[in-house]
Amino acid sequence: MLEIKSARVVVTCPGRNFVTLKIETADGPTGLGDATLNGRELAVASYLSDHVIPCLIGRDAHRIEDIWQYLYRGAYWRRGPVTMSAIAAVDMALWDIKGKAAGLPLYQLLGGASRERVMVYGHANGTTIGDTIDRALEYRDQGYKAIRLQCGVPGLPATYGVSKDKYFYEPADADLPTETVWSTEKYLRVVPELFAAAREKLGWDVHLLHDVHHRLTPIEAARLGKDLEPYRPFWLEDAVPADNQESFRLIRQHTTTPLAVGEVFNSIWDAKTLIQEQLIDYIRATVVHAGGITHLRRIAAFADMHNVRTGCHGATDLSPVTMAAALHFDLSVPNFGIQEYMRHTDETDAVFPHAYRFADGAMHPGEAPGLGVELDEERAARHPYKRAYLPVNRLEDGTMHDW
Ligand code: CS2
Ligand code: MG
Repeated sequence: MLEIKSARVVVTCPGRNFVTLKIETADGPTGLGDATLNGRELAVASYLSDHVIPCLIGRDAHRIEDIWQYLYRGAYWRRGPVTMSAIAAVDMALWDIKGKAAGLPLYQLLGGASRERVMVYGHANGTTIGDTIDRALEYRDQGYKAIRLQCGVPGLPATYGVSKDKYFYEPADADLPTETVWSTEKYLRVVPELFAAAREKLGWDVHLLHDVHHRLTPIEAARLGKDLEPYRPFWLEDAVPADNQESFRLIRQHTTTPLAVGEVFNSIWDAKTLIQEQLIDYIRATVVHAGGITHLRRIAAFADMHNVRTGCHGATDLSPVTMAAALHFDLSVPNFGIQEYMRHTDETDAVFPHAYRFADGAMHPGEAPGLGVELDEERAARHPYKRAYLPVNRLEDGTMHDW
């Protein structure tokens, strides 16, 4: 019995907000869990502090599955990003504790390594196709074997995925939501040109990915998928909003371009039809938003039965605690596909010292017991919470669209 003695939520903002749960056991290790939900951070912080932590005190930290079931079934109001991010934070912290108690890195508790390293993809972006390709050449020179390409759309002032900074990308950019403008017609013209130029300059020995970010209709996504087929993308991500999982049937009928979806999913139920009908090729659900290691393993096992591989979300608004947990999961899961790796800033890394490392286009979680990440609370306290929203997106005529 490893009794949970106390738990608390630490909110810090080293350039962007992160919510971290710290669970302390009586005479035993402490564990960390990421609870960051971009733009709604305080909702998860309150869910944990006001509703979850009181139920944890006195429980056995070793009983990860029972606590997961208690928090999922016991809430009555199931699922949703806030609830599942809170459950994920508890789950990550308990796995961290179990690894530390065993003196083993988490991946060893998940069945050991199924591979030597975890292939990751970086984010090349620019306002023009030329700038984007220049960034991509830099990523290839840094050893990346997979690169996501996002470029500006001529005629639009800004667009998703093109950062103001050369490398770091943070979309939660204002105290109230920034309003952006979208044109599908303009967008559908530029992406095939981007990929043609990329294959011309980068060749075929690098995987190229693209994120549509939920903005097309199924037939528009089918059009883009067909237009990109000659350039063999590794995947087309979030081609359409996936509320209606069946809409992917229409895309699948028209194109062989591999499809990835799921970074906004928070449970297996969000992906059930997509996976069992093999409407997608990669499931993007992540540790922090899909109920933690415990639930993500279920999603991956279900995906494995249907030739679907993992492609976990890994943007900078998922903290280094999630990146560490994801890498342990990625190293072990049999149907691993790829891991997104948007580098955190040095300021963030200083708050969250960690064992994971990047080398030659891949990462490894390291051999530290548990997750292999710590929280420097003294540094965290220097960065108070600063409200920030993700943008909203409207069509040129003002109609609300998807960001
Ligand atoms: C994006 C994310 O990395 C991705 O694939 O979809 O950057 C997403 O925009 C952010 O995580 C939203 O907070
Ligand atoms: Mg995405």
